Amino acid sequence: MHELPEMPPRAALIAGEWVTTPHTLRVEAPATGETLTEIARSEAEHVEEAVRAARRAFDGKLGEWHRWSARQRGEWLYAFAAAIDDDAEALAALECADTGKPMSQAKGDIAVCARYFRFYAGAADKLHGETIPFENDFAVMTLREPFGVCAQIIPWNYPSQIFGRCVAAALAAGNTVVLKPAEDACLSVLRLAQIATRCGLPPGALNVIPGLGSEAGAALSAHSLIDHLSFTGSPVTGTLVTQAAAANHVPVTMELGGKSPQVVFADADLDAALAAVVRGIIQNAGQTCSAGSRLLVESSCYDDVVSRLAERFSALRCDAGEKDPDCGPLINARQREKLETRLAEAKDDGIRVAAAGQLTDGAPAGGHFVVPQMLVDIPENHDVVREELFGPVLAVQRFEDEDDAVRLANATDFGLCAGIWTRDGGRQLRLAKLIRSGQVFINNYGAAGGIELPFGGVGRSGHGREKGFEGLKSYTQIKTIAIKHG
Ligand code: TXE
Repeated sequence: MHELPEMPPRAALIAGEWVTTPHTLRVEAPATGETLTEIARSEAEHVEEAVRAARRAFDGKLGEWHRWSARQRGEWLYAFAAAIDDDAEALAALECADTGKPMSQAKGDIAVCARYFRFYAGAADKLHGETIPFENDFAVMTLREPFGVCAQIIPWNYPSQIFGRCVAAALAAGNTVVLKPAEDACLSVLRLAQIATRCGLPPGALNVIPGLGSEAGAALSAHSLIDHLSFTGSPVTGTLVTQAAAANHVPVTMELGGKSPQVVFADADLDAALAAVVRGIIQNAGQTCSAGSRLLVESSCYDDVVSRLAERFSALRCDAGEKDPDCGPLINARQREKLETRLAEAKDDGIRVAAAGQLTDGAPAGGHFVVPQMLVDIPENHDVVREELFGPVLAVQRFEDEDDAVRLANATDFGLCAGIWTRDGGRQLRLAKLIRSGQVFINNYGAAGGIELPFGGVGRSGHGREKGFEGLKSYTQIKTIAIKHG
């Protein structure tokens, strides 16, 4: 095993201090099942303290955050991004051990986290309002103001990236933050919070309360002193969180996963398409909201595509993330068992595994591995093409023409991303308009993660947009000022 850096404090960050909790939670390494460390288990009282600290920091009763201008906030975000880069090795080692993801992906995630802070650093002082033509004796303007206290509940699949996405935007806009990371993986987040305080972030601007969803998460989402809530996770928990926030009329941004199709026509550059299809489903062992988990292939090239993809899948290897395999383990036993049950049911329904990768000989015995695989012979409305499996499993279907492709692409309640592979320009745009999805990629998938591009779903994938300038705007609200000057 690679040497791990010092473990983050078994504590919550509240009002600039690390506060220990009476109880702790065990953190498991997904690659081995062994204990990595323990983290704080924040309970309702800690959530209360954290929200009050964020409130006081926003209202000017704690520290100097409320006095910082947009330019000062931007300068701090730049400095923090540089500090993340300086600590990238240690952060990536923690991310890799904690989530099980391949080391190169963990390193990429830390780099992306720093990029979020840089992007929003530059954007902090560019949140302009408008002037609005009205009656002649009026001058009307709008201000983009921060909400106040932003509650953020984030998942375990991309802890450092999602930390960057949510925290950088909220702070850039002048909010304060109470963040509940996931109990299954939050070590990089805790280390990032340590770095933030060392970089001089005023107390109360960022509070981090590790703990259980049913305790800390539930208490945070129901708190009456939060002004905005962003949640990334499952639709079921998203509903609970939305209901809790609605009781206090708190606006929410929901990022709830997907069942995203990649649509491949016979005229496409098949080499490029198939490489992207494999990457799009094995990245982070398929535990990615935007994973391209469905492949729709035009009938005339279906057999060719399936046999070429089968070769690629058979060559994939699973191992511990630190060895940088194609695919690491799933996050925990619960996720692995859930996926294995789904796969067993699919087999009973006549669905066939056309090809699968393998575990390497040296892979640790206690890891939560599921090998990458591609499923074929799938009845049209089967669960494996409608529901998120959250594993390295690609469901392959055949279509006859454009209408058929659109019908199949839209045959799920999710709508997060879609990939379209064709050289026909008219067809590219027709499909891009007709597929129900928050993002559409043409002859690529994911635009290399593009943090600058607005991201978010329709339907059961959620609502609201993060990333890019839209993401920054979504952490602000408009105030209208109408001046009657006579
Ligand atoms: O998610 P949860 P889980 C999907 C994916 C996966 C499934 C279950 O399909 O198989 O969700 O994963 C906190 N009040 N995604 O169980 O429960 C929890 O502590 C407030 C998609 O891990 O949604 C964690 O911080 N908060 C996805 C966060 O919610 C609560 C990423 C997410 O956990 C809570 C992860 C409660 N009652 C899973 N219960 C994506 N969109 O990328 C839990 N939490």
